Amino acid sequence: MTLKSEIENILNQARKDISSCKNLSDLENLKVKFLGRKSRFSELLKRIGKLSSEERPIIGKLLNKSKSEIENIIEKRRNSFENTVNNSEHTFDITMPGRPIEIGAKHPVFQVWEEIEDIFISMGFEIAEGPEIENEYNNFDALNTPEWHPARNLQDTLYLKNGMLLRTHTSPVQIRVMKNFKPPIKIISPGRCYRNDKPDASHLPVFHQFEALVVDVGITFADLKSTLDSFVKRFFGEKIRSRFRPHFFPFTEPSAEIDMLCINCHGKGCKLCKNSGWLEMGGAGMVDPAVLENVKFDSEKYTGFAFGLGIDRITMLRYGISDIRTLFKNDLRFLKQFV
Ligand code: FA5
Repeated sequence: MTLKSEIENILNQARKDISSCKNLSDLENLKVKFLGRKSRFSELLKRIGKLSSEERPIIGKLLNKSKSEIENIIEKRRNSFENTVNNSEHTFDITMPGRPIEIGAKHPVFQVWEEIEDIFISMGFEIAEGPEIENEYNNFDALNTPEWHPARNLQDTLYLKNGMLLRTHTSPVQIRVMKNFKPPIKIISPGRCYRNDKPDASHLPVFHQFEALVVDVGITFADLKSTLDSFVKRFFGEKIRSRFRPHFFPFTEPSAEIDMLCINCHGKGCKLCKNSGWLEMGGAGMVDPAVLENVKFDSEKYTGFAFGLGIDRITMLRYGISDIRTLFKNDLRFLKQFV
């Protein structure tokens, strides 16, 4: 074998070994093997002096060129190792668990809100919406509560400019629906309400209600009771006790208040239920004929029932929460229970 072909063989071998080597320590070994003091190249360099004067510069040049090529490809390979994670010096354990990403969840009040919607949809109701900024007429007048009516003072209203207010209940949606649709009407309308109420264990100035309204020929108080009863049983289970108590609302006649057994004291009386043993959930009644006439429905032909329940109060009952304020403190330790 000529010297020239021997050098070419070494170079080819070096190219092959370096490109297939697996990690930095193997690469170091190859560097020693091809360029070290005991390498074939070093031996050949030592023999250069014995060559003829014609051969010496040719072989010398070839040796130097090959040596620097090997140095170059070793350097390139080293860079490629340093840029990847797949070598023994820079280990990266792909089986290690990643940093957990916290997953948010719907607020318990909105989980309950959606569950209520599902139950009523399954009973053939539709969902209606109304604005939180409402006019005085829809919130009070059309609901048979003119300005002089003492019932206006029962709800501490937050007034805005130009006869507008923050709706104190979801009942104005009744008016909006009846103005736009003819009977049969069968809707619920969940939403946010505002009152200038001082926060305590069962009151917040911003809270949630849902309204139900059914208007058709031949609707009776029995329909109201059975609808509410079906809802309470579907939502809370067969055991939860509720009661109707005679009451007054200007927009329903007769009217009732709906209570449920206090979750805190189970009827004994405590701070939450103001010693009554019952928690007030909402109001209900047969739509007052005056309200039907206000929206130009024939009150001789049509009758209807309506009720409005507090969604926050229902959430408290569902989860055994004894202070409504904990729902909106945004304490993650509390909210995480509902993920
Ligand atoms: C009303 O708002 C009537 N619109 C309900 C109604 C609708 C009667 C249709 C007849 C026909 P009331 O003011 O009682 O009624 O409020 C109803 C429910 O809303 C209360 O029982 C309670 O569950 C909830 N609620 C009222 N104020 C607050 C408050 N400040 N914080 C939390 N929940 C409240």
